[in-house]
Amino acid sequence: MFKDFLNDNSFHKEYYIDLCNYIEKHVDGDRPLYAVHGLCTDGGVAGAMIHHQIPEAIIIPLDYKILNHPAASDILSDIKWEGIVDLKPFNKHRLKFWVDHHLSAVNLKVNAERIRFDINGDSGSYQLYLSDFINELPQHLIELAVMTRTTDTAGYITEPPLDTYKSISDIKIDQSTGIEGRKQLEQRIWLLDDAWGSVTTLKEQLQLYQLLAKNGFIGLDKVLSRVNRMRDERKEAVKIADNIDISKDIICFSYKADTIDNFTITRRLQTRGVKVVVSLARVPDGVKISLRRNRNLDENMNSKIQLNELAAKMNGGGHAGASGAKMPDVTTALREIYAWSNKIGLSVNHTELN
Ligand SMILES: [Mn+2]
Repeated sequence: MFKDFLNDNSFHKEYYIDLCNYIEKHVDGDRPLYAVHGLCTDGGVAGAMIHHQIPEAIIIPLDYKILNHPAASDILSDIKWEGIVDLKPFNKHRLKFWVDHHLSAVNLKVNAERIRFDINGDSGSYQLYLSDFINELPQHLIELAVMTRTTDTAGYITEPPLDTYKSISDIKIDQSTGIEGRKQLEQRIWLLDDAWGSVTTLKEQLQLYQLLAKNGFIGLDKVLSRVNRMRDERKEAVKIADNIDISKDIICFSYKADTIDNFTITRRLQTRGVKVVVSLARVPDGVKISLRRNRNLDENMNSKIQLNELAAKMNGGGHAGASGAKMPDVTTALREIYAWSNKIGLSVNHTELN
């Protein structure tokens, strides 16, 4: 029944085939269905929480790519969900509960018995913990819910780590307080984030719901090798970023999607002081563009650089400091970027990475 969605969706096709099969397998069964934000630390922890409290529940990770697709959304909205967490209220039938924290859901109609919605609520799973929609959680899950307040708001004070571990017990915690304690805690939060960030399959997501539901943070021991691989790639990304010429205000880099760790390159360039980082990922049907303004600019520069305006010229949108867009190819995108930069008096450099 998802044939239309899959037909025009060549990117990450295997993942979506698995996901659609999984949904079809359970949609008419008698186990309660819960949708959480997929490929996402926040939605992932929410899935683990639900799995722990409602063991018979089927947790289905959904993302906006499938949710916003016309053919898929008709089917997904018509499913009899029990609950939805960290996603817009896309359901037709009445939910037992809906939990979210995204600004984009503010004016949407909600059809649910119980609602917990707080746009200042940091993360969906933290909101789920604060709600009384599922019974009281054990400490090992509360700890994870609190961690998502950092992962979901990118509220880190530390850089993405490059450390690899043989065992989860190698992560030292020595009860430091203040900044030192915060930095140590963040090493644990990054590990949770990287465990979800390194997920590529449905199976890996379902496994993480189970590991975290059962053992909380130490459950991540079982996926350490995957995290370590991701961190080795991150080391490569840091090297790439350090080789990029940053003498201009706006630094653009283009690459084939999924071949490099663009998040780390962007972070590293920002640490090096670049005002705006633009990443252009070539995907089969065009180029996905991400625009990021450095957080450490003065007021004057901040008001000058309204990235949502540039994104709007490239079929996208977002916030002044962080926006996304999509264009048919790199050349067309760069033409818009140069024109906009020129208008506000900033210089641009573009590097083709691969
Ligand atoms: Mn969230």
